Amino acid sequence: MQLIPMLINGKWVQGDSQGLIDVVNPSTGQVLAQLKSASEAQVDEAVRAARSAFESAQWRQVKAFERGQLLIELAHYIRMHAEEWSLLECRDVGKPLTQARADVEAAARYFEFYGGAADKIMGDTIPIEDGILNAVVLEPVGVTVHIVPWNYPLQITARSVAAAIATGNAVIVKSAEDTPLTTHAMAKWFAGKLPSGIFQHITGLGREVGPYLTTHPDIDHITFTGSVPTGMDVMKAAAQNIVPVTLELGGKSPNIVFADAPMEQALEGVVRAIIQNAGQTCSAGARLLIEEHAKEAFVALLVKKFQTLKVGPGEADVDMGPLLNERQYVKISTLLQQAKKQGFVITGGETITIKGYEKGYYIQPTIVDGVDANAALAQEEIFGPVLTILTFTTIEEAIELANGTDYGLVAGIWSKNLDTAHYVASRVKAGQVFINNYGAAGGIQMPFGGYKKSGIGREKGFVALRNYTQMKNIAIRYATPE
Ligand code: TXE
Repeated sequence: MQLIPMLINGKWVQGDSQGLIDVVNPSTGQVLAQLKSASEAQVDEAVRAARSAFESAQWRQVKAFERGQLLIELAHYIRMHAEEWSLLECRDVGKPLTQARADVEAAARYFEFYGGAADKIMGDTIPIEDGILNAVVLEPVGVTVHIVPWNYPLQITARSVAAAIATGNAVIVKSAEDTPLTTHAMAKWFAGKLPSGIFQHITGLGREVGPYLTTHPDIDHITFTGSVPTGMDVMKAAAQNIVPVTLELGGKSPNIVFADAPMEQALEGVVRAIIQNAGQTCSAGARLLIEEHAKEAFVALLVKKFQTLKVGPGEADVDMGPLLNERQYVKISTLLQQAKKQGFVITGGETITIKGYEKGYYIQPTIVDGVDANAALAQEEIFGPVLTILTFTTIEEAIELANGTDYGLVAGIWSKNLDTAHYVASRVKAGQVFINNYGAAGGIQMPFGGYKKSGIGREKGFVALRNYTQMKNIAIRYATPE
């Protein structure tokens, strides 16, 4: 069985922990590989190595455009090995191959985008008075920690690592215990290209290894994607050392469908927004808010569509793969059993056994209707292919429902009336709003992050570079010649 090593200070090492953690293919239930958790001493060694690499003359001498070229080289490498990396992601996460391929291409684009940006991160000058040149300089923050979840391991690693290396930091990635494979592939590539300590990969159980990293006194920034409770722990840990955090904590995002929506596109958008990656997407469109008098016809089409969706192993490349692991499977299937008993499930709601893949974690794409807007099914992130329907009769009611959760990550608005759409967009509390589409083809360039408990800060786009830079003001007085 393959044991996934960590990359610490340029060396491939196993975690010091006794127990082995299985990396399971959710489509088959088979163990793909194993890993061990890093000890506190190993995490400390990684942070020391990162600090020393960051401060080294060798790294300072790497020019900004050279860092950029290196990232662009990685983008080319990823594209050349796209099929191999897609299979790794497909087997590790269980997602259909087409979706894994899209993730691989997105990762290549992140490295390309931030590689291109590396020598365009410009500071500023501010007019003060004659004889003073005032420069605002953007410097790398130093040692950046990246805690990555299991739903989009490659994309989420790529988006923050690319921005952090482009700006000249030393990065430490902690991959999710369930899904280390593509980060390991990335580590193998970086190992031969960067000075030791600039890219390091730590493995292990998040609740054990995570705090070793987040409480470490010598780190300079934490980027975390995951659940709200763990995000709170990360923030508390970071507070001990006044370390800034970028948190992306998921959502319960609405698709708001008005009666005058372009119905074909809306239908397609609503379905894709909740079944992509089996609903295990931070920006999943988990709530359908539909105008009362359009509901019957739209929901009838929706149910029909859900019933034709094919569920199967990632490699069969059907519409939807399995859930990630037994824990998610038990949690969500139990929730759906209760919803069924209460009469809320209008389609789906059952687990599925697929011949030849009996150990896979499959459930039916599910629609829930009739729940109160304050009920858990309408409020909490389920992180599965479960769409909750709520209805509205006025624009204000639609806005109130859209904003009526603790989250605020994404919102979709579907209406041909652009007055309505723009008005709603201006009132919705969400970091990204899509009008008559949902996701706009991935959006490498678009700032992404949440209002309220969906997080702090923005990833993606040019603005994310600011997460990884310190701002320094330098005022220079010069003498006027006699
Ligand atoms: O999340 P956790 P879990 C949500 C989603 C899902 C729920 C639970 O609703 O059902 O979270 O998933 C690491 N310090 N999201 O338990 O605990 C750990 O290694 C530092 C939404 O996986 O937040 C893991 O990989 N790190 C989300 C990662 O954090 C810690 C994506 C996320 O784990 C840690 C994933 C700690 N104390 C889950 N404890 C999104 N926003 O897309 C764990 N980790």
